[in-house]
Amino acid sequence: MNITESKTFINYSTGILKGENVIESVRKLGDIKDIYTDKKAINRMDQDQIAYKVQMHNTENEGKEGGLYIGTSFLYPGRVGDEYFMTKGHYHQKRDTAEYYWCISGEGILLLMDETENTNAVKIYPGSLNYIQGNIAHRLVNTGENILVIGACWPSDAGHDYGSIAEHGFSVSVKSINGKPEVISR
Ligand code: M6P
Ligand code: ZN
Repeated sequence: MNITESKTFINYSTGILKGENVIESVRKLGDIKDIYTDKKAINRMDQDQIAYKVQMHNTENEGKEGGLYIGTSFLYPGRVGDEYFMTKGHYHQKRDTAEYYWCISGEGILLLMDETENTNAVKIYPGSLNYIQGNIAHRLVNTGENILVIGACWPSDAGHDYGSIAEHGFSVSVKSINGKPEVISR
């Protein structure tokens, strides 16, 4: 029997995915301006500045039951006013589906919010592994000075619900107060 070659690769120290079925998307500040609380500050910034990139191994059609995706998020360091750069954040469209996030490099906070808007803020750093239960919205915040690199694995039928976050936002913001991250009610 023939032994076949692997076609996709992951670099454990950088999180970079390479090879077959790897796709990459980019979110610029202008694409996500609504998530920031300081509207004046975001409008003064370069709307083409990259906030984060996401790579994923796109093996299944989105919505396929029983499949998995793996991806890496590269969230740049920076602030909009006092608020640290963050991902859009989402619930899963199919609410009761879970996800793993693990930190490859950098430091930050993972915000986890349930549907009653109770939010937990979890410190993340290289090696930290977080299991995100179903029905929990998740957002990454980069509180460090380097790129926050996060691996993720989620079901291919989970989907992304950004609408609920766009409407209500997260119940907290992570801001730099006297040079230190603080989680503040919005
Ligand atoms: C992780 C996964 C992806 C998600 C990405 C960016 O890689 O959770 O499903 O798309 O982070 O997060 P968001 O979609 O909230 O911008
Ligand atoms: Zn998710």
